[in-house]
Amino acid sequence: MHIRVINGPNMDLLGLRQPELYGRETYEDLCAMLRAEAAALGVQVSFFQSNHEGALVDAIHQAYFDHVDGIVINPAAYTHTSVALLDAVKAVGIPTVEVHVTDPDSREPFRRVSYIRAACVATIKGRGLPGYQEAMRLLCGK
Ligand code: DHK
Repeated sequence: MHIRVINGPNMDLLGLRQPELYGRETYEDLCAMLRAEAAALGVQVSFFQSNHEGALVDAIHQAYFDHVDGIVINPAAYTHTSVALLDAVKAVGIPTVEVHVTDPDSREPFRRVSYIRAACVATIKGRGLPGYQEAMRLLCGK
């Protein structure tokens, strides 16, 4: 089983961006944590991060061509704006879990809309970085 973890804009600045909301751990810390989780689950994991919507669409397509079995995606701000990401997940038909570090529903009203949610098997929000581990376990049926 191969899981791809895709992160959207500003997630490369984890640790620096609003640490009171997103914590002090970096994007590299997140990847290390998820590599360890993958080893414990006995699955392969790979990562992609971009600040560009089209690059994220391409990454979802690439997951199909790479025979990825499950996607964990935090589209970050594009959650609330991107029909293109919703369509990409629908197009590839790969089981996908939406993750948010914070709980967008308890923040500004404009964060309450998630376009991608309609194409996802589950949403995990407000659990901090461990939410990504939870998403991986869910995709593995554990
Ligand atoms: C990350 C972002 O960058 C925001 O734009 C979302 C999400 C919330 C998160 O909680 O991981 O609104």
